[in-house]
Amino acid sequence: MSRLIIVSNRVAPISEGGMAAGGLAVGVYDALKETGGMWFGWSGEIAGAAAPELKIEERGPVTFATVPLTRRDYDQYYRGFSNDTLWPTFHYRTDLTHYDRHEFEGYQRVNAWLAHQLLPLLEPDDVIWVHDYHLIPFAEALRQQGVTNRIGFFLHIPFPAAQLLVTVPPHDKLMRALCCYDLVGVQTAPDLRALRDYLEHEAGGTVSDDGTARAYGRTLRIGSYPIGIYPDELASLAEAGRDGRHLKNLRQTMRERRLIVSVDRLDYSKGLVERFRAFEKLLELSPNHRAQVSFIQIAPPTRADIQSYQQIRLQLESESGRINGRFAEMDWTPIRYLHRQFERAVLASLFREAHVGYVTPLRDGMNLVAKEYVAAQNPHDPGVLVLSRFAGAAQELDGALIVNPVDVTGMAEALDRALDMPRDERRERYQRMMETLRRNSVSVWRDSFLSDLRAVPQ
Ligand code: ADQ
Repeated sequence: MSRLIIVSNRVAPISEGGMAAGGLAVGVYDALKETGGMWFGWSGEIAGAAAPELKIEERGPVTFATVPLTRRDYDQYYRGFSNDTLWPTFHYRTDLTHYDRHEFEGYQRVNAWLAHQLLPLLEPDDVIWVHDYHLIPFAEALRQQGVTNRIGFFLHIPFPAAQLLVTVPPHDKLMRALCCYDLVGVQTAPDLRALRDYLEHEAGGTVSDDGTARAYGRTLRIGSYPIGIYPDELASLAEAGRDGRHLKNLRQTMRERRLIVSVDRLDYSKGLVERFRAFEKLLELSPNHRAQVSFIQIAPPTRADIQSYQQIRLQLESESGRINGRFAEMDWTPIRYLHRQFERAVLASLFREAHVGYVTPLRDGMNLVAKEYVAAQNPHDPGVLVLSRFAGAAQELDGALIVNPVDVTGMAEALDRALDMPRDERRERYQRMMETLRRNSVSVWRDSFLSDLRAVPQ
């Protein structure tokens, strides 16, 4: 089989044991090990004064090829256009979107430069799979340099409604570039509808029901490929860690109280403030839960050099302080807010310990935490997932209590129901969701995308 080339903004640090930080990285790395191949992208480093140099590292059948970025490239391509324009708009937060034409030019320049770095490493029948919003123009840049290989693109975040996408001034250039791919994959059916709507009504193209799109003089395939996890591995990880040090310490301080858990990057798209307020509303409306339930929110910092991320952090610190001040007792803190990273094994066992997984993003491409929470449960006595309807995962996880994350009272009612749900109902919901997770695992996601990409006529 032809070699696979993965291109992503960051090349995930894979430890010797083969485990990386997130499920996506593991899924992609497994595909590379199977066919042999290369993972290409930014090293995560900022280059000094010298010209940035490509670094190549071989590990078994997989080659890691990374480049640093200059400070200017980082500011314009990564912090600027990718994370201060595309990210907020694609998450329906046009109020937070900041646009600067120079940053867009930097975004295009860095994509062209990255494509140029990859060019000498390519072989004629390599299959290239590009990931996420940082790299929309990557295929166009490769095509301009004469590359005719099959190139696929997967968008991990939501594809916004056309009326939102057109608020990004160079939307037409972006979409023209997107159509240089042979296959474009999105997470869910609503994302696919939004993409189709743009191509048909803004770009004047056509999309047939088998997913063949014609726009800007190009023919490509589009489809939805919901990303998954390895549910059984996560279940084993959760079970193995159940008497670990962190869990023992937690149980001592909990003293039989019930536990609600949330884990997210500290991002305004994750709906953290509304979530805290809904927990407050629960304590307000149902005094029986006071001193009986604790809520742990784990939210490590990301993109801390962007103003909107500094604001959400301040807001959250102030909300947790206010709510704790209002309800805490000498021996009970309602919200425990931990602003840092934890190992996967610790998170998995924490999920298993929690009576409620509380996952309420305002918008999310998929949300793997929702899936991990379900997979980590004890099958005999599982917890309940409370899930935002605006997470891609809500399209699949029909055993969750589905909430609207701006409806604070509605979320408080769902928490109340989750905390009191009888065991039979919890088991039935868990089993239903676990079947879905096994059916749509990360291997299925990756294999179906890659087989569709390989099937595109070259
Ligand atoms: P993210 O926005 O990062 O991903 P998510 O899907 O929840 O969101 O994935 C986060 C991953 O990081 C999970 O595997 C989680 O366990 C892990 N993680 C989170 N907090 C952690 C912590 N404190 N310590 C250690 N690990 C932590 C983007 C899109 C999503 C999409 C994924 C995959 O925004 O919508 O689901 O890509 O496509």
